[in-house]
Amino acid sequence: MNDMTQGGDRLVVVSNRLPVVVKQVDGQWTFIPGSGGLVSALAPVLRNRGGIWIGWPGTSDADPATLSGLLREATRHSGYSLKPVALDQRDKEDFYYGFANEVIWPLFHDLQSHCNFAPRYWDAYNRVNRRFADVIMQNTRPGDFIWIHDYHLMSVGQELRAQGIAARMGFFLHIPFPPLDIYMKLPWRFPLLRALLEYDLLGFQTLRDRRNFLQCVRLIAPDLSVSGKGQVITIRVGNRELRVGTFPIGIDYQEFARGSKAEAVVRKARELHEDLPGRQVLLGVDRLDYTKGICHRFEAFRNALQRFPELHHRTTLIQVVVPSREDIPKYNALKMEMERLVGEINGQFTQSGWVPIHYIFRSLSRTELLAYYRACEIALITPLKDGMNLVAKEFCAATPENNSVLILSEFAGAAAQLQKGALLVNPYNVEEVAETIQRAITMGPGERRARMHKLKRFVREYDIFWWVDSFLRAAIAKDLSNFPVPEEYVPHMETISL
Ligand code: ADQ
Repeated sequence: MNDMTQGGDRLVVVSNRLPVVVKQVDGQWTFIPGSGGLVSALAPVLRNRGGIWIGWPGTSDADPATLSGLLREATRHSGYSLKPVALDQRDKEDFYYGFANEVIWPLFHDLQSHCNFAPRYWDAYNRVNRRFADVIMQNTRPGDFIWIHDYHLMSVGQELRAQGIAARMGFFLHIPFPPLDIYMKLPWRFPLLRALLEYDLLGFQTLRDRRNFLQCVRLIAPDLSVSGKGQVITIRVGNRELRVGTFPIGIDYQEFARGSKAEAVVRKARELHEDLPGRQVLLGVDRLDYTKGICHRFEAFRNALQRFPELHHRTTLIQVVVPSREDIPKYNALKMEMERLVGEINGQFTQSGWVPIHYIFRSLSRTELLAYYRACEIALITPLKDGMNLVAKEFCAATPENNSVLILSEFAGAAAQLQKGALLVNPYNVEEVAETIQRAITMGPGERRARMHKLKRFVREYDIFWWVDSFLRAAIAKDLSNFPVPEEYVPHMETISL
């Protein structure tokens, strides 16, 4: 039995990266779990549903037999299969680092001065999107639902339509959609918008993003009629209907809440606290990225230490930065700037027995990440702009209720949902962020408990399963229960053969 002969409709998830990264360690090919928001969000959804995940495995060098063996091994117990899309070195440079991460990523985060609009990047984007479409066509059948993710793959739907796809297809944008004036700077603004109109359902994180998209549609394609209101609205495109909705992504709340109470996590959290006696610990956890506002955050912390000397010895900022996209010059420059600032601030304020900033530049294990969420009283999450920001939600799920505070940028997508419990700040306003740090540190247990109670309720109610269900209902009038977990998961034959 293989994917094409099993009965039932399947969920086919398509993203740039697969949820595992294949790499060579000491001359041996192996795989490690992928990191980042998309993988954390989707892995629990697809687990044990017998669906397919299509994406790039993170290497161009492994031979096909080794690669497919490793991908089968990686999903041996996960209950879905992985199909690789091959990217060569030129694709990596011009599609991934180029169009995706030097054009769309900065532009869609309102940082057009960081963009490099090299014409060859657009050709590479279309070439690679077509290749993804080819792999999808080879691995799907009409009843499947094809769910394409994120800014790397916006044109895949158009390629599939051109190849006569019969299955329905939805697209979810994990990052923000920019305001009209910024979108209009894109040299390929017309064809890209046209490509997005080819899906059956388009999903955005927030009303802000959907409003921006609709303003672009109204200007660029004024002949299209937009109707309806509420979570999902409709655009008539020829004889088709395109539905456009807002679906704020959530997390697997129960998994984080349970995981944070595991013995190893509690022990590690206690150790972290014992190393910092009598301190209120602020925590930042981010991928290395200029959109996450890490340098502005350090400046705000410096400002707080300058203006509120009573914080000295009483507070420490632990900043975890997970390595990401270091081959792009802007990211490398950011790393150097962060390290310079940490050195400067620690040099300025450190006293015997107290170092103000603990800076960690590496990927943490799940246990360590949960232990940091549990041990730190105050999360300081101040992106300059962010589609959602899952770290904010994970912190709420994993932290004890009676003792924690969330400081959150008003420009994170999560701010719309979490505004009642979090302390919202403008990350560009270092004085305001400094005052909010001071306010969080001096906040009493009653207010902390009331705020965190609201936050937890929201994150629990609108979790990742709610998100998937609301997207699937809008797309195909089904929810996750229509893609049931088999009572006993039977591995595919190719999995058994390993
Ligand atoms: P990201 O920009 O990657 O996601 P975010 O939403 O904060 O940002 O997700 C980061 C994820 O990485 C979290 O789930 C976190 O647990 C995980 N992580 C953190 N440290 C880790 C570590 N050391 N090792 C492994 N994983 C680690 C993009 C958008 C966001 C949007 C998400 C989901 O930029 O705005 O919220 O997609 O839609």
